[in-house]
Amino acid sequence: MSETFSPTMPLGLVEALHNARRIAVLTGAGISAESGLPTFRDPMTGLWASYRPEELATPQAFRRNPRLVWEWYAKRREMAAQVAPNAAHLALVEIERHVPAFTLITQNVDGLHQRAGSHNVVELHGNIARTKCFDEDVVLDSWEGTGEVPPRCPRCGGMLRPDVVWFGEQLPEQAFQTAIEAAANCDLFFSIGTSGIVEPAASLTQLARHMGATIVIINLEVARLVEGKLYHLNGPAGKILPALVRAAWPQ
Ligand code: BV8
Repeated sequence: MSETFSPTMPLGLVEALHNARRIAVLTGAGISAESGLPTFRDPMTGLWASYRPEELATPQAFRRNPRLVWEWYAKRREMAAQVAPNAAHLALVEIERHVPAFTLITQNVDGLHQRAGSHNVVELHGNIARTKCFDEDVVLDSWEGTGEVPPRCPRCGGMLRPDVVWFGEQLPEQAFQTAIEAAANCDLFFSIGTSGIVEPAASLTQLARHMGATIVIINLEVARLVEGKLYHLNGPAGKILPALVRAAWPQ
């Protein structure tokens, strides 16, 4: 059923949340929108205005124009550090406190779930705050600014890059396995603030539905109606999630 957002939540969902023992959540850029971070659907600005993210978030783009790609991530890293988690991130921390088995799978690289206080966070696409050597594929705790852009690896002199998964690159094996297990074994699966386009992350929702979980889609866009136990809460996650948590755990 497609529920239009209103202060009252569907009773069936409130009960399902209150009684859930295993919850898996998949988040996308939309959950960070109310913190002030642009989503991938928002038009790009500045130096990158003429590009689409899919054109820059690739190894090929980095080889072709390492400075452009490095500076795009440096800008995003700076923005992520300057914003705060919003009420939707905090509502997920609250849910994690109440539920015995809670797995938060994120496509986001902004680190806002960890900063909000979530514990069991699975980063499918890496984290923009981490940097690795492009040649050795090794994460570096620190490096000296060498004046070059991108900076150089202190070990091998190769170019440094953000520790994120680019298009055409494999997801971290362990993270993806953990995400699959959580999606396949949950009672309730939330898909929050994601357009559900990028694979293989997007397929986690279908896996959860196929395994019989109740699906909750929280998005500004109206979801494509699919059969099965589905709730679509249409509106901003920063309003919907706190209202749902208050309904499920009134104290
Ligand atoms: C892979 C990190 C195996 C970097 C990201 C051809 C060749 C190779 C691969 C492919 C191919 N064709 C397809 C593929 C697979 C490809 C893919 O899916 N491509 C897409 C374009 C079709 N996937 C891959 O390449 C993956 N790897 O498949 O490896 C392989 C290897 C080699 C060859 C073949 C296969 C790797 C994908 C990971 C890419 N990295 N991020 C970075 O961040 O820069 S993806 C990045 O984009 C995000 O992480 C996220 O996944 C995606 C953006 O999606 P969303 O998060 O959903 O954000 P979006 O803006 O789209 O939507 C926001 C939503 O929120 C909207 O619905 C909006 O309505 C809603 N919203 C907004 N505000 C709010 C809100 N909702 C609620 N409240 C609000 N306030």
